[in-house]
Amino acid sequence: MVDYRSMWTELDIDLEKHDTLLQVLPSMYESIFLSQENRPEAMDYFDFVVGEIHGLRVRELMDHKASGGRVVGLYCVFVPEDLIMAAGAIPVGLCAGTQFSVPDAEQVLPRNTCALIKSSFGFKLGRTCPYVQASDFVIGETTCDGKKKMYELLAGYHPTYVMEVPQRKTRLGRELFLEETRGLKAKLEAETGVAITAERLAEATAVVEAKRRALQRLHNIRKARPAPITGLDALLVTQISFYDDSVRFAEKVNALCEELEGRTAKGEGVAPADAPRILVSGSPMAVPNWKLHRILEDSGAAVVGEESCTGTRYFSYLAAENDGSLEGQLEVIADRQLETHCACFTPNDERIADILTLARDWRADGVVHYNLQFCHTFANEAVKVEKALAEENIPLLRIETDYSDEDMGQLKTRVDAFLEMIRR
Ligand code: BJ8
Repeated sequence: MVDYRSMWTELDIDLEKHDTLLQVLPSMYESIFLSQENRPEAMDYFDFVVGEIHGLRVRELMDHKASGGRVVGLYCVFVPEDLIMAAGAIPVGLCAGTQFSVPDAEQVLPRNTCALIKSSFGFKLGRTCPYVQASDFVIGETTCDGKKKMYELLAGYHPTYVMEVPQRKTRLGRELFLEETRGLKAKLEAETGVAITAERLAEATAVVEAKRRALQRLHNIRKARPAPITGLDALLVTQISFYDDSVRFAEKVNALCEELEGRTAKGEGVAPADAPRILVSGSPMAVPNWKLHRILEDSGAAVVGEESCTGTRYFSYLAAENDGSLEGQLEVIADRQLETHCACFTPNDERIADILTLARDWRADGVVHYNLQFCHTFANEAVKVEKALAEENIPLLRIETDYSDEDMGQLKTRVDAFLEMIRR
């Protein structure tokens, strides 16, 4: 067993608090993931990555920094990872999905703030996340109000740069975001001392999009009946995509897909063919937020897709063909990012269309709309989602929750009733 304590000390981690966090993870992981039956063998790699979540991957980041590279933290899929990689830096996702860091955040942020914001902010305040500690700077974005105001406070604790994301996908909105993308390029060049050339950017985009294609492949395999992989495992893979090495990750996801394609060819799966198929849609589920998937699958459902930023909203979009010039690439990258159908946009009817398409093509028997408490954008949009699904006679369950375990029993009762209604 490698001892990472000196690395964590170097990162100014609060070791005592951090020990408490690491003590709970293995047993939690074992009971949620390792206890699943008939798991694909290729999940071994992802289990290993989780086992080393604060170890080996952080070591890789530190080695990169020691050789002169930079590490840049992100909180939203609007920020283009390829631009960061083209500057020789490594992007890491910092959105957090645990109640552990929420009490620290509540010392500063209002309690009625969404759990994703509190958990992420709390990790910085409590000095318990090696990824934020390893980040030379973090990039925020003007998406929801809670996040953008949190970044103002975060700037008091960590170097923070904020990208402006428009609220509407109009011509002016697109021009603004392209200008912001150019601004981020200049910021990255200034921070890293590396000039982002057309060649470097094309190479980085190829890496990022190979990762997205691998995730798309996995997502498409989940159309099969019986479900070839649990929703929990598929969600875990997407969560890991935000911090693992992109090239290695894509290889491992493709290996997993090969195994799953073999299973589907033989008609094998992880759930009975008649298990209720559920599409989950809504707020992102940052690692280690596995709460809803766990309840659904423990109750006998097969989660077949996530319309989420830890799902289709992350990997569905690819850059359009372009002339290969630096400016041409920046334009299609800005457009690609802006494609994201986040509820922070108004209107955001494309997301409703996505949900209907996913429900139909992935043969979902029902949709669970997942809303983090105090996430007003998704909560309001749920009204339109409900109407659109009702018109198509697709059952919907609206869930509003946070990261605590307090409502597990109540959620389970509601999920059971929903699945029972689907089975009838
Ligand atoms: S593109 S969903 S990752 S902003 S859940 S913090 S919206 S109050 S995370 Fe998001 Fe980018 Fe949009 Fe995706 Fe606010 Fe809602 Fe919290 Fe959220």
